Amino acid sequence: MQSRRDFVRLCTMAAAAIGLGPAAAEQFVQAAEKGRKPSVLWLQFQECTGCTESLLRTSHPAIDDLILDLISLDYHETLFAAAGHQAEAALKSAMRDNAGKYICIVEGAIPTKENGIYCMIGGRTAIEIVNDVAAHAGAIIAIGSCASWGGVPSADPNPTGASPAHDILKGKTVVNIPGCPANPYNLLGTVLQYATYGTLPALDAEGRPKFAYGQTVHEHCPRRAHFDAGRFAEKYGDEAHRNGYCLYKIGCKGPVTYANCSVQHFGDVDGAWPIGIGHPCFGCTEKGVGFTIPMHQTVDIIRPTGPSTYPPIVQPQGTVSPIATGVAGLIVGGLAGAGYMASKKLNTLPTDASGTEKPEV
Ligand code: FSX
Ligand code: SF4
Ligand code: F3S
Repeated sequence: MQSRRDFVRLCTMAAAAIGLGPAAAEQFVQAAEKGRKPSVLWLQFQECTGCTESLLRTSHPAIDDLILDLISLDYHETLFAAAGHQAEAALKSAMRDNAGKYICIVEGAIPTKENGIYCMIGGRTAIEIVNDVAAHAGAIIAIGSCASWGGVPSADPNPTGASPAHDILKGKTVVNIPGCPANPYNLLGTVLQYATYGTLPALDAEGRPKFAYGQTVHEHCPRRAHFDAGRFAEKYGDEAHRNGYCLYKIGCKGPVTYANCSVQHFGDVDGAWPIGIGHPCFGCTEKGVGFTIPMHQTVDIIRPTGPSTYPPIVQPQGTVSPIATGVAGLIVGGLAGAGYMASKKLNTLPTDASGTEKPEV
């Protein structure tokens, strides 16, 4: 039995993930206390179940119970005691009982080659199942990189034609929450916003909620000061690596990867995210980066932006105080200097015959 305090804390984190304050968290709590839990039908296709694991197997044992107090997981193959015909019947009755209101969550890619025969459940292809369940849903969410853009199963040469949910469900709004696994708070926040307000978050061109994917990992990375100052780990375990320096030279994809993992850690553990434990970001949320660009290959820094922790340079009111002007001048100078410093250091990287930078690992 968990305390109300823990429950409120979880709701506050879910609300904060989507940029809402304590008032929204309180509404989530009240809705749950009145038993108004959104019905969630969770489909699993080509994936590793990591998204489910990261949502429900938190290191803080209380959290999984609390999550099940917030949402009604009416169909979930991994968690179901039922199997076979019983599970199929449960899916049908959950669809009937909550038609037009339930949230369809898709985990995993959908194979399209050979008419979809590479993933069949209960005699139906994943294509048939996702079309059927999504047709009667109130909202559709693709959880994880596999469902959002193909992820691992779509890696070259993609033998099964693994495709994202939105390619199958053309014409429907699919909220993509990529990540391998996806961050559970981004999912919970989206689900609770839909359940409480009947709305979905604003999405970017890739269908990702802007609240979570509006900035690159690089923009709010705690190692960013080291990047700006040109302090890089050259290989795993060297002194710079042990000192927590920037991981760019050992292949960090943070500069081209949009995600909020540096501020929403995993498993309810502070510091539990790739860069937090000393590994470069490999671009898991980003189509064309994760599972595509080799792990330790460096990416081009196209347009370095200042870390989000710097104060804004532009004054929204139209008047700029002399103090702010002074600060702005310092920041512009600092950024230019930092960009110069980083490019100066980066220019010392060895290159291969094609001119591509090669990390020394
Ligand atoms: Fe796994 Fe989810 Fe990766 Fe995919 O995550 S953690 S392979 S994104 O669909 O289960
Ligand atoms: Fe952080 Fe990677 Fe950017 Fe370095 S390159 S500051 S480790 S995101
Ligand atoms: Fe993924 Fe990079 Fe975040 S690998 S979890 S986007 S730090």
